[in-house]
Amino acid sequence: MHVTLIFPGIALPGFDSYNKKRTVDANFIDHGLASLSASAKARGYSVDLIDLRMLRDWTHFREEVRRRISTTVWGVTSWSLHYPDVVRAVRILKEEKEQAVVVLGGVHATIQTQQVAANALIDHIISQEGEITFVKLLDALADGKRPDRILIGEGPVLDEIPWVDRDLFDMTGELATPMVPGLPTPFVTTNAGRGCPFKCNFCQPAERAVFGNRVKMRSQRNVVDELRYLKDRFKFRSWMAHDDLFFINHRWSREFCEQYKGAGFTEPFVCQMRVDLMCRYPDVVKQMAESGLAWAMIGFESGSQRILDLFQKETTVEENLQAAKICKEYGVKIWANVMFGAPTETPAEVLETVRMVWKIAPDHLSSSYFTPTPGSGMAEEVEKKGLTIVDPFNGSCRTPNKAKMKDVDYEWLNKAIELAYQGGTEEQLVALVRPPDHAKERLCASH
Ligand code: B12
Ligand code: SF4
Repeated sequence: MHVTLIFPGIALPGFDSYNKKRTVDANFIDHGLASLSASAKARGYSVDLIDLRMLRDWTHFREEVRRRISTTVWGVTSWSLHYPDVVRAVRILKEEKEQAVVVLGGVHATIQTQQVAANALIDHIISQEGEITFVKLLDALADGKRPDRILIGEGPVLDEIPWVDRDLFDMTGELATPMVPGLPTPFVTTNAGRGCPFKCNFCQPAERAVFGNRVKMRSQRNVVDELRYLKDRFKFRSWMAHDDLFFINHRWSREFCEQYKGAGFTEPFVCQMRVDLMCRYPDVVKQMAESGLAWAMIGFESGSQRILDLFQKETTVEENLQAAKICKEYGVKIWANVMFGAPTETPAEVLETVRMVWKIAPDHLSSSYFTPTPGSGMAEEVEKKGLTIVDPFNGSCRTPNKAKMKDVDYEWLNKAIELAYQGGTEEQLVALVRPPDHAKERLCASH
């Protein structure tokens, strides 16, 4: 039985962007689909991919569907951002192939199961992790059985599933697109684990909905062995652990560093980290730096303690500054994620964030507007209060280029963000808060 997987990721980069735009969303492989593919192939099914980013337009997609005469099952992934394109793809698919069995999985299918179930063109929905249940579904279909329409994915033990299938996607895009500036290419991504125990409400509970409450890590040996395979195959010169948090358990990280170095690797890598863990275990940051950690991508988010608490970040402004110092001490470059325009954020709080950014002096600043991401607690709250002005799909991108929330003065916010990037003086900051702004007690009044 032949399976075609569909990666609908054109929401940000657009059609014909793969290997043409040098952005990560245009070029990264999708580990969810690549993992499903590995499991299906291990069971003996043949699998191929339609990556919308490689196509010219929807007519091209229709042609690609039409020419796949041997495909029985079509597996589609879904982030909320991609869902409108998923709906369109599935419609075209069913217009071309009435008998096609369409299976939907991924974050959106998990957090909005009822919404996607309302689409009668989708034959099966698998929520949560897909590897085991997708293969069971294929087995059942191959046996001529009719399994339930909605299935809950069984979580695999990560060392027991095959490494993600690097033949599914054309790897040339990712190899040429390092996550951070200056990292040498070829570049690859891998995931060392799944899940996050923290509760930041601009993000959770979406992750927990997919991966459950427990964090699962692959063994260090399994990750290092995969890196060795990737080294042999792609000759990578830098890599990224694109886990939510690569440094999540200090014992795991210490042992990983030992094994990474022990295997003779010196290649620099980048990963996401939390300031509280970095402050608690500066020695682990040091050991990671000595092993190759070149960049830490850190969610500092705000220079206001009230906003950090509002986000349930469970970190402090003090820890933000301390973690930055630790990075500087050990020569780890800082990619600072900072969010502006949170509900109820005052101009004074915005300025605290600008001051914090100046103190941190990151090597790369990545600012975003607070965005109600589907599946997050904050999204639910602001939607209930009628504060959201973005649609829950395409609008869930955090890039600071489109207004997201009612009552937020984005024009003013942009001036503050500009100062965060450019640097400046306290006088410039104070000048930003002019009398009419003083009059507004809050940027967003309706908390
Ligand atoms: C790495 C990452 C990125 C990378 C690379 C993405 C990529 N293509 O792989 C980059 C930096 C580009 C990125 C960007 C963005 N990201 Co991101 N990202 C992640 C992250 C941390 C890991 C993704 C991953 O590899 N997961 C591991 C794989 C194995 O899990 P998985 O994909 O969910 O797949 C499993 C199941 O879902 C299921 N499954 C998936 N597909 C299918 C299909 C079928 C048929 C079946 C049966 C099952 C199935 O089975 C898989 C295996 O178990 C996730 C959080 C997370 N931990 O997943 C956020 C996450 C997916 N990102 C998110 C967001 C919001 C974004 C951005 C919009 C942020 C922004 N800029 O505003 C952009 C969108 C860019 C785009 N692609 O268009 C949200 C999505 C929320 C939502 N409701 O959709 C997440 C969940 C984080 C969060 N909670 O906020 N991201
Ligand atoms: S923002 Fe990061 S640390 Fe917080 S819950 Fe999400 S993945 Fe975990």
